[in-house]
Amino acid sequence: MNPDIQTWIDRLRSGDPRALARAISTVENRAPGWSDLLKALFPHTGKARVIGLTGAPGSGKSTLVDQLAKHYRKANQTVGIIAVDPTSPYTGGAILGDRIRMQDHYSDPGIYIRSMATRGALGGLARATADAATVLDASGRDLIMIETVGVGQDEVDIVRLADVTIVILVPGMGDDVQTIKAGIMEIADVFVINKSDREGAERVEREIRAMQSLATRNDHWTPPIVKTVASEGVGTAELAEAIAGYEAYLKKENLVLKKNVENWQERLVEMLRDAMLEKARAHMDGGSLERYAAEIAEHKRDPYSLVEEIVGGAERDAF
Ligand SMILES: Nc1nc2c(ncn2[C@@H]2O[C@H](COP(=O)(O)OP(=O)(O)OP(=O)(O)O)[C@@H](O)[C@H]2O)c(=O)[nH]1
Ligand SMILES: [Mg+2]
Repeated sequence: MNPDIQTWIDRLRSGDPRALARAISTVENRAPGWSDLLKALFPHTGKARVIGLTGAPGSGKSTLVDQLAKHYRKANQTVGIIAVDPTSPYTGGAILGDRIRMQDHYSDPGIYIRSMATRGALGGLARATADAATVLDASGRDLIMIETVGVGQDEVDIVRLADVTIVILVPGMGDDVQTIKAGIMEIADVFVINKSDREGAERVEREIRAMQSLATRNDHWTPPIVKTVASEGVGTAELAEAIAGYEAYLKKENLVLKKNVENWQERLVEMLRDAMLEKARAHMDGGSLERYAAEIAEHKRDPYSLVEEIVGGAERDAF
């Protein structure tokens, strides 16, 4: 291995935040050396607990992540936070209170916060987030939290890769269980009803229970429902307990490996798709993709032969 990479990794693993930031940027941007870096880091991963949190915009995800981070810090755990959200307070463009909170964190090297943009390179966000989590894991963080706004498939793909997925609901705001994307309800290992200081928390709870009575999960786990008031720190300890409860269940039922295998199967398909697409693209610049599309639309050529041709070309390149 390149000795520079080794020095870099040594620094990263000793907890140097600058080496960590540089490593995450490198994998996020697919900058030169990204794959050598990830290959070298992989053997050091698999130790961190990865917790995904998703919920509607403004449901209190960042506030909750904040409270959990404090909770785990008290137990001397080191924390890495990835906020996949352009409006996140962690990006610095937020209200004063959030900014003060953010500084709070920065004074504690035991908490590392990183935000990722939801818009950008074609797809790839789930991959970039997963790779950033890999880097944090290799750097020795005990716990990694990933916050995403639960609005689309992208977000589902991101948090699904966590060891424990938390779905955050709030009373009122038309946030009724029925209106939440079905795909998001299904990924919850733990439900949080945040802003329980508001009216309607019981109703949300009843709706979750009703939904749960209709479907059983493959792992036969019934996701607990935790009521929180994140802005006051109410329910944080109970949430941490619920998270630990699911982890203990997975262990007891011997499901840890199975879940990991399932996650890797999904991630591998995604990685292969990305890699193949990149190869195919190498055979045609963006302009020719447009030209091909025009030719197909005008029925000057058929897409089936074209795909065979491009894939064949990529294959020949490999040898
Ligand atoms: N009343 C009440 N307000 C809360 C609670 N938790 C958070 N808030 C407030 O709700 C607002 C949004 O909180 P955030 O933590 O930024 O929510 P978020 O889900 O991260 O928001 P986005 O990242 O923008 O989607 C803030 O003003 C919080 O102070 C709660 O339990 N009760
Ligand atoms: Mg947020």
